[in-house]
Amino acid sequence: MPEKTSWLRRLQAGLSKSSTKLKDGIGGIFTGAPLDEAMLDELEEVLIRADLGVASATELIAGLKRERFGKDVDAQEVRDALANAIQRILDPVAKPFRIDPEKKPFVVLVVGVNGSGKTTTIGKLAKQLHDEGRQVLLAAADTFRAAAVAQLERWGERAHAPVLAREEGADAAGLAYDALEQARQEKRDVLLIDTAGRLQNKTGLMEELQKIARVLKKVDPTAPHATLLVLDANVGQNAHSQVETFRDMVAVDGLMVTKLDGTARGGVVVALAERFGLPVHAVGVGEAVEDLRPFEARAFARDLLGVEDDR
Ligand SMILES: Nc1nc2c(ncn2[C@@H]2O[C@H](COP(=O)(O)OP(=O)(O)O)[C@@H](O)[C@H]2O)c(=O)[nH]1
Ligand SMILES: [Mg+2]
Repeated sequence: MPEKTSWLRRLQAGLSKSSTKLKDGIGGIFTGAPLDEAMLDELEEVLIRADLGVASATELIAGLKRERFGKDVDAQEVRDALANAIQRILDPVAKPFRIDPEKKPFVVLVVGVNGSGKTTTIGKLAKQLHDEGRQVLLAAADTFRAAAVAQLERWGERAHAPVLAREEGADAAGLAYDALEQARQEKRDVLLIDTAGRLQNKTGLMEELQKIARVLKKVDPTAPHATLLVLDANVGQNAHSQVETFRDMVAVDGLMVTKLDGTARGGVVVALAERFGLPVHAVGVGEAVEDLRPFEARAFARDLLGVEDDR
């Protein structure tokens, strides 16, 4: 399908900075000579510099050592082996985002630091859900910036989804509560709740997010049905501390990783998968609606290593 091909191309192009870094690094080490410890050490450094994380790097190196030590290896072989090993790390976390139609409305709480791509991701998701025939309501619970509301409203128009908003500085939890009441009354399928991400005031943010989760449960004890953490791939290893910070605040069910178009730090997805094992539901490869896509382990692993695929 042409659409699928174009999206895969975009992922490939997006990850090209990451893959070039890995390709050059690997190409400089492996030239067909027998695999030895010094090469493995150098490779470990290349993998860590590419944001794959120490644990993943160590595991990948161990695998290569087990299978190829003392044998002649060239760069292509190493990249193939790494792509396969990375796919095995990613496979368990690659889980498309699913709405449970039994839960009506299915309540999704979206969290993450400012600028990570929450509002944009919600907008894309809302449009995609609308196109699948679902009735969506958006809640602008990032009440700190008026611009955030306007931004969500623009997405709401595209997605044919009304937006519940209040004046700047309004109580976010009160708004979330009202949004869930409204979504119930209007028999909406999905409620997407946008939130603020001011990490400068961690305590304040934690109280706010916890209060939102608490008041939602007053209306529906099973809500929120999904709490998604949005991460910008460009923050690299910082993503780890963001996951830890938000997991301390709320029960994070899954990740959405944005801005994989043009980052040199795509390897961080592998490090996150290894360290936290949280589902990676979708990735963002641009600012348009169609740029939010289900995360695919094989395509991602091969694009990260710049290994050509039979597409
Ligand atoms: N290139 C690119 N830009 C993105 C992506 N997702 C979000 N953005 C941009 O990142 C900026 C911050 O996004 P926003 O949704 O406002 O972040 P929020 O503060 O978490 O709500 C905006 O300019 C978005 O257009 C993506 O996948 N790729
Ligand atoms: Mg926002």
